[in-house]
Amino acid sequence: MTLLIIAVIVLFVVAAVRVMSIYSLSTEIRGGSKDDVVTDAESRNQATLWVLFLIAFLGFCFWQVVKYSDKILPEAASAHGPKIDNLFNVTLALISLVFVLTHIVLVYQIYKNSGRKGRKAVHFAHSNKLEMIWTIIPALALSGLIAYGLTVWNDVIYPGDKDAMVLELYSKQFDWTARYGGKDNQLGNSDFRAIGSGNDLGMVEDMKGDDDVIVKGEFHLVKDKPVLFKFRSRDVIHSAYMPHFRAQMNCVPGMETTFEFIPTITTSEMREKLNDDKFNYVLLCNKICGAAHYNMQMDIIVESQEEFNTWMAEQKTWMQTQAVSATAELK
Ligand SMILES: [Cu+2]
Repeated sequence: MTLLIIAVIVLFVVAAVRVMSIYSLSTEIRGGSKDDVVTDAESRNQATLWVLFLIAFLGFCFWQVVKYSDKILPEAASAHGPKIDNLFNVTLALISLVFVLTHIVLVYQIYKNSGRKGRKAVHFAHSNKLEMIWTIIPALALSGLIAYGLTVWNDVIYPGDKDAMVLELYSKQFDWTARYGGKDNQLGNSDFRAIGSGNDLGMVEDMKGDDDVIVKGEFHLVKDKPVLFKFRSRDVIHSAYMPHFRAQMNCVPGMETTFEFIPTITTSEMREKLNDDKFNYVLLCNKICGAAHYNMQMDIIVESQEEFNTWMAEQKTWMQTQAVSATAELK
């Protein structure tokens, strides 16, 4: 249906153009007025049309912002989140202001300088004053934005809380695996050569790894407790994206990247705020990493320490899963 409407509009425009050229040809044959001379009235009409277009265009832009405002992310659910949101809002306000002002100036010039009989255009090749204005003002504005952005980045990137819970997010085509450090809060070593059936992460023999807890599908975090993420990738670059916490970090094969944040709103509190009892925080992959990229997703549950402890008590440690597979083999 949409395609049909677009086709009708295109055909209508094509037909209109043909009719106009036939009309101008026939006037010329009849010896009428020359078509390429623009009269004052025509010029004023064009200028008025531009003003109407400007009003409609700016109105449409702002209408969209209001209309789709429910599609933007809800309130940030991490301690550093408001800083990122503030940076975003300041940048958006600044570019919106420039956007509106430049369009108004553009159309004002069209209107003010529309053709009048006897008026002559002024030609000048160079103006130092103008060059200064449009170099210095954007340079100052952009330097300010960059300085502000760097300050926020420094605040956000590594707070270095000593009691942060360590959590590894392991990415591969095409899923995520989460690994907790367990009781000692330390991840056991791993080696890609150890990857095999029943050992997706390539865990090697290491005391630190015995109590590690490996989960898929969803992982849990504790409200108000810092969590230090360590990211790894098996194959290509993936990107761990947790939009509700305003967090994103690349997962790069062959190296470990980190990000730390403090969740501040539990899943059930957020469900209440949004009036949506199906809402879940998510971890997504934000690099187009292959055919099933869209499928790389994990739910994130933020809860109280007690709820977290209950959930964690139900999980098997690496040692326990190994014992189970060893007995299975014996049978
Ligand atoms: Cu991916």
